[in-house]
Amino acid sequence: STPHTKARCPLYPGSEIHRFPVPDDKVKWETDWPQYKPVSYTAPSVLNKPVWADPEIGLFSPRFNALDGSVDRKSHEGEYKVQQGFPLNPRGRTGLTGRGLLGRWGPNHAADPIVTRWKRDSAGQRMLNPSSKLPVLQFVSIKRKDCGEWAIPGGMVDPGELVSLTLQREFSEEALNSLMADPQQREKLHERITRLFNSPGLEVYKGYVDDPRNTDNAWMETVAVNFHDETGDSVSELPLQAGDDAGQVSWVDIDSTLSLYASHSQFLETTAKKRHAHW
Ligand code: RP5
Ligand code: MG
Ligand code: MG
Repeated sequence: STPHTKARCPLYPGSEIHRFPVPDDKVKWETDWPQYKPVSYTAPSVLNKPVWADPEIGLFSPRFNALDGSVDRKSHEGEYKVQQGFPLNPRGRTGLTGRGLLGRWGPNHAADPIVTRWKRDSAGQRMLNPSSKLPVLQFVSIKRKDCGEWAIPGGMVDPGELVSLTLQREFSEEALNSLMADPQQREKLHERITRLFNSPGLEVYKGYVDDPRNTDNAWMETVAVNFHDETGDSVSELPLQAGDDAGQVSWVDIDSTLSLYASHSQFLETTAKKRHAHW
């Protein structure tokens, strides 16, 4: 796999902290690099002890590479190393130690719902891309409030939560604004999307995410699942409304020119190819 790049972005998100620059050939831990002096940073929002964050190491003894109570500290990437009590990023150096904006030491598990439909013309016919002659897929995309980048409406798996639930919950919160709906409206939305989310989704990715929040000791991992509205009459008919950490929401055509948050365009490439759609 190519070395992570967003996890080495010079300016750490939401801060004025600059990472220690890590060149491509020094990313791997196996490469000896005595001059490596990463910056230590954990955001105040994490040190404030919100429910979703771990304490500092030394104040508790997490069980790494294991299910630690209800917190899943296992990686989809296999066993990760723990050095002097600190878990090590399986993809290598990031120029920053501590947790940055992430709550958990080690893997921070998320789920990414990729909700798709075919792009159709006014007569309802599937539209083909003129050069590839393949049908064009559209996905529900949100504009993240934190960085302004377009992204899949994903979110963190709560302790003990089934990934299948996280996928539906995060989609409802970020793309349908379910948190602001009254209980009755929420129940209606739930009814209307449960059929799609109960359909066997297509798992397109499981593993490390090249996320700009990653550090040497804390990183994002995800399970990305595609739920496809083949006939365009289920979720396609729902009014999208941005909510929670989403500032905007929209159906977006899928192709290789998309520039998205973290490694999200890689997940869409797999989705498009598996569905024999234009990329
Ligand atoms: C990404 O961060 C994941 O792929 C997922 O989309 C997202 C989860 O974090 P939040 O949206 O909760 O910030 O790495
Ligand atoms: Mg969310
Ligand atoms: Mg989110």
